[in-house]
Amino acid sequence: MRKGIYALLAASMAMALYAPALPAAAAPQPTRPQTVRPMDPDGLLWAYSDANFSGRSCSWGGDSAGWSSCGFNDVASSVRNNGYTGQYDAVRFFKDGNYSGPSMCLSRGDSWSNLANQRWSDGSNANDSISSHFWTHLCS
Ligand SMILES: [Ca+2]
Repeated sequence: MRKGIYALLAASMAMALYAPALPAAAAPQPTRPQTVRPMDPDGLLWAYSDANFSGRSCSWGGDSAGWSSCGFNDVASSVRNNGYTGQYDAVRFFKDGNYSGPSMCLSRGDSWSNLANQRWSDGSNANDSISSHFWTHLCS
């Protein structure tokens, strides 16, 4: 009997030792992706080929005169400005390459989950049409 108690104690101690690792290992996994979960700022502009931040993605820390360099010319259906707070933390998008044509601006920390609901400065639909962007001071 005494041997059994020691074995039980040893088992309890072993479990206590491993207990800190258990919550992470046993954490419930989401049944589907949390596509609209806020992200910590990473200093990047993110673009996605599909709505709700899904499909292929591309990100930029600086300006881009042509999104074709990322295989993203006229492709984006959702975007997220995940930039750091600073002097140049808003993003101005352009319908054409080389920062030309109609534009629209997205403030830091903001996102458009479906560009089909967004309009360019000329009123045209913004889905599958972004071709360039630069970082700027303010959206105004
Ligand atoms: Ca375009």
